[in-house]
Amino acid sequence: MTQAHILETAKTIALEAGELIKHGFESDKSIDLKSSTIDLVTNYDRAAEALIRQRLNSAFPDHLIVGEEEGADEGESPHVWYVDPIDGTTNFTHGVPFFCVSIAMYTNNKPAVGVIYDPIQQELFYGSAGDGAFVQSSSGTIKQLQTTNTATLNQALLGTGFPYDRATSDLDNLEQISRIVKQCRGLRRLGSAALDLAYVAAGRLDGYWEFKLNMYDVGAGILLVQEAGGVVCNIDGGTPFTPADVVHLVASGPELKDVLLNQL
Ligand code: LIP
Repeated sequence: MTQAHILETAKTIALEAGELIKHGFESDKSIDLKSSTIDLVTNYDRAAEALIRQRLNSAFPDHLIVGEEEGADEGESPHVWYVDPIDGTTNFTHGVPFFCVSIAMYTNNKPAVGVIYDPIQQELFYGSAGDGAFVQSSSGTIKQLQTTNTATLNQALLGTGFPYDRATSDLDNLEQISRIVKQCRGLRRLGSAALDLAYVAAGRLDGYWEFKLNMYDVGAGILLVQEAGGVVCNIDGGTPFTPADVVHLVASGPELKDVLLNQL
């Protein structure tokens, strides 16, 4: 099966799951707590992941899936899918229209295919290794993604976020925020790591960093940024992650990475 076919299948699944969560956004929903009172999951997170798993298992029965709500499949395969059925669940739950479906396939721990769909803006971000990254708009137009060449913080619009365990964690991002916000053009906490990364790939954000993310949050966004000419690394500047890790991630255009790392 070609990479192009795998990408097209992932796009179709993301669009279908996106329509489900868009319906959920406009509907009553049940809300449960996960790791803390600020870590939410809805019936639509679960339903969307079930739908995505059913479609992936049907199309690629020998692949493995790691999903935010149902966890990691057991077994061995060089092909692993990272699925966040609703990235931005807090926004989704509170009626803030900024969330997405994020689906990525890694082969031998390297990004192969990535798709992020924002069903509110009807923007489909997608890419595959070596083939570039693109966004298809609601009107159907397709634009290639390209990170910016911004090289200084005072010209940079940045994104970030906070971990769910920030009430007790030493790595709560507050020291970093207080240092960087005084130097950058603007700082945004948009509430979806996947869309933050898609926006870096699209040149809408010049850079993004966040601690304690999971691969299902960022798997697709990592590929998009890399295929858009950007760089993604761990907070210590190391090369991308063995997907089992919790991720302290920095993503930006090529000129801003070291500037950001020096502040973190
Ligand atoms: C969320 C991320 C967000 C981060 C949250 C959480 P979820 O993903 O998109 O950027 O700050 O802690 O990880 O839980 O909505 O899929």
